[in-house]
Amino acid sequence: MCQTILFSVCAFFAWFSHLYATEPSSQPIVLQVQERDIVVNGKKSQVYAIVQPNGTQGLFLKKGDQFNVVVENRIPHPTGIHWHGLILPNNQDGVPYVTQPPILPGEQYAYNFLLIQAGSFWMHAHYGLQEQKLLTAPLILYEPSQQQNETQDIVMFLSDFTFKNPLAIFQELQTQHAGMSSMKPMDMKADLNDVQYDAFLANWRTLSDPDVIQVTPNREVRVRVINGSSSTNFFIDLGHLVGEVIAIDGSDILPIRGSHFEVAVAQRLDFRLKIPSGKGSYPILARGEGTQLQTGLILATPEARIPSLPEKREKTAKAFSYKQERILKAKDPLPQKAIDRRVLVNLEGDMMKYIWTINNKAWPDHTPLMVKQGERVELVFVNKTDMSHPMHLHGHAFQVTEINGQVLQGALRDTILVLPKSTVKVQFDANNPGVWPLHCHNLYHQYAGMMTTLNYEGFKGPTFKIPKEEH
Ligand SMILES: [Cu+2]
Repeated sequence: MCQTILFSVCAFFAWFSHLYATEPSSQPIVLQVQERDIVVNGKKSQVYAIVQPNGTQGLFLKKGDQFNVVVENRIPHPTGIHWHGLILPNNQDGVPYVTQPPILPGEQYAYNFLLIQAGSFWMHAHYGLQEQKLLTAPLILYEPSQQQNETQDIVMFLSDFTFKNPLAIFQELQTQHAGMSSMKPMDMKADLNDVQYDAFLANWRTLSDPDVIQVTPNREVRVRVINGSSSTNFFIDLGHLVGEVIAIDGSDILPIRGSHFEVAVAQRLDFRLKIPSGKGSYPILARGEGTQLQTGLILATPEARIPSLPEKREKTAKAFSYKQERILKAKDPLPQKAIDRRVLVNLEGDMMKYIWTINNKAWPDHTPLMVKQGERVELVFVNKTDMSHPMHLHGHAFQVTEINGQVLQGALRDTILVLPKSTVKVQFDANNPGVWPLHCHNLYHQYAGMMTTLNYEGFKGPTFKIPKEEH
């Protein structure tokens, strides 16, 4: 029965019983970075996990709690865990060589700060290609007022899975692209995806053995979709149900109704829906952009028949567009203010060498983008390449204000997908001093250089020498 994964069943029960437990603030929660085996479609693979001693994967806390956490490295490699989307003091951000040293095997690193947000976030390795080996987990922050019996809270954590070694994949990408040098530029049509995955996972399971979540007729559920993949954008398909998207990247939006939504790499999308009356099962599917593969979880009332769903569809899912992004509106937009500083972020690449750059530099080489505390900053992402780039800024939420010349009062986000050959503008208030990574969240693009930092003038943080091979 529990074929896909040996491990996650108990973890998921633990999640739900854990939802409303209060942690004593004096005792830190220990998060262990571990190795574990999972079985995907009958084949075993060694991956990583971020777990509490009781088996819970990730963290479930609430706004106003103290984030009192110790990360313990139990894998035989250095690591570092970043709290994606959290607005926190710079030295708590968890990025090796930028905000802290790496956590060496057997060592611990402590974090302690006040949680000022409520919403769906996640955590992941910010070290090498470890994220591809599923060193990822949910980080959910509830509203303090959320009551246990109101809405049923469901997490849908998406991953892209490969049996291959991520470094071998990266090296293959470099060699494949080197081979392109003999082709004419017009033949070099870029794909939607660099990597062909063996499976997509929802809550670490495939559709051959999906996570079945018991729901109650007529009761409302809130599904928190977290795209924790390394390089796959997902279409969310509610089938015949109609849902209402209420939050994007942990910030509330003016609700939009629909049955099909888009969640790019590293983004989150929360929707609510009412379970119909009577017995029934309701698959929530996630289809990989440009692929035939899908994953999903199944909401089912007691005794409902659980359908068997294929992992591969006949049709290939199309490419992402700006259709959804253009209609999103922040519930609490930034106050109107004149822009004090415009920062150009040119996204380019050298496909022959498989190097991806920001403003012509490949990390660790970079020219920091400078801002001053108190400024209203506009970031102008200009994507000159044929691939899309999910661009993520640490430590801030920005508002999407313009797409290809169309002015918007868009969503507040921490990750914006910049489509090929397009320009997107976002704004934020520079109110969190530090040295903050700004990077493409496609893991292979990031590893191939598409990362820089946004630095506050006068901020003095620690400095690290970044080893080129380990970034
Ligand atoms: Cu990219």
